[in-house]
Amino acid sequence: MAAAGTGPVPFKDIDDDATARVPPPKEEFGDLVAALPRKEQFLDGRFYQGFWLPEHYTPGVIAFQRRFTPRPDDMVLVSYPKCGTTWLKALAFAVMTRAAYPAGDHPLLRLNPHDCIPFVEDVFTDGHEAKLDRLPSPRLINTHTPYPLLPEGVTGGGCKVVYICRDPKDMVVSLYHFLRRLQPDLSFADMFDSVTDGTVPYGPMWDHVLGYWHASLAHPDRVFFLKYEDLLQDAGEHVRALAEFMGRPFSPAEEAAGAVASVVELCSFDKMKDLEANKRGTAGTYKSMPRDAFFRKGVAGDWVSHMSPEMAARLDDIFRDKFGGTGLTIP
Ligand code: PAP
Repeated sequence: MAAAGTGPVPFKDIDDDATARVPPPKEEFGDLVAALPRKEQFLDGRFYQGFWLPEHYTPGVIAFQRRFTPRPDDMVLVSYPKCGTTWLKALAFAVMTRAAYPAGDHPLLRLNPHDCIPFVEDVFTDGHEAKLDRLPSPRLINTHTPYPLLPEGVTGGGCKVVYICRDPKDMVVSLYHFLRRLQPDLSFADMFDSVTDGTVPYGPMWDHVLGYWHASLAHPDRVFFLKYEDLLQDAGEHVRALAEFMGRPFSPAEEAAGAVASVVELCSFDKMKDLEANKRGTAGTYKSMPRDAFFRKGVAGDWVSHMSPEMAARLDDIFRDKFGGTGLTIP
C-alpha cells in the first residue's frame, strides 16, 4: 500500500522489520541470467539487452524493469557509475527537503546520501522492494540502469528522471580508485580497456549516456540532463534548474534568504567529506564500500595523473566519434 505524501524521508529511516521481503530474484531469473553472455573481470558482467550489467545486479535490474510501477511524483535519479551519483543524491534530497528540517538538523548531517535515497539495484537484488512502497511520496530513487532497460512505466512518462554524466577519463580514474579499495591489485590498464571496448559495468558508457541524452532532448519536461563538470563550475545555477525541474523552484523569499547557497553548501564536497556519517561505516549491500570511498577528490581533470596523453586521446576520440552529430560534447 502506498504511503501518504509527506516525503521524501530517508530510506534508512523506514522500518526494516515492518517490511516483508520477497524471495531475491536471483532464483526467479536464474535461468535467464545464466543464458546471457558473461565476462569475467573486476566486476563480472552479463550482457543483457545491449549492456554489460554487473552479474550480481542483473536479476535485480530485471526485477526492477519488470515490476516497478512509478508514482506520478516519483523522481528517478540516474547516473553512470562514478559520475556524480552521491552528489546528485545529496542535492536532490536537500532541494526536496529544504523546508522540512530546521537548520542544523538535516538528515544529510547524520546520514550518507546513499542511506537517504535507495539504490534500486541493491533494493531489488536483496528482495527488499516492498520497502519502496512504504516510502512516502514524493519518492526519490536511484539507479545506474541504462535508459532502454528502465521500467516501461518510467520511459512511458510515468514519472520524472534526472541523469548525471561526467568526463569518461575522470570516470575511469574514479572507478579505479573506488574498486581498488576492495581489490588492491586491480589493473588500471584492464579497466581502461574495458571502458574502450564497452564491457565496463553498465557499458558501453557512450550508449548509456546517449540513451539519456536523446530522452532529455525528446522529453525535456521529464528527463533532466546534468554534467558533473557543469555542477562544479556553477552549482547554484544548476541547483536552481534542478529545483525548477523537480517542481520545487526557489521562491524570491528563499533566494533572498540564501536558500540556494545553503543547499550547495550542505552538499559540498568539503562539507560532506568531513561528516562522521561519511567517514565511518559502509554503504551498499553488495561489496559494501567504506563510506569515505565515495568522497575521494571531487574535482575535474584528475585523469592527468593516471593516464598518458595517448590514452586520453584514444578515449576522447572514441567518445567524440560516438557523440558525433548528437550535440553532446565531452568536457
Ligand atoms: P557511485 O556511482 O558509485 O555512487 P559517485 O558518487 O558517482 O559513485 O562517484 C564518486 C565521485 O564523486 C568521486 O569522484 P573522484 O573519485 O573523482 O573524487 C567523489 O569524490 C565525487 N563526489 C562525491 N561527493 C561529491 C560532492 N559532494 N561534490 C563533488 N564531488 C563529489
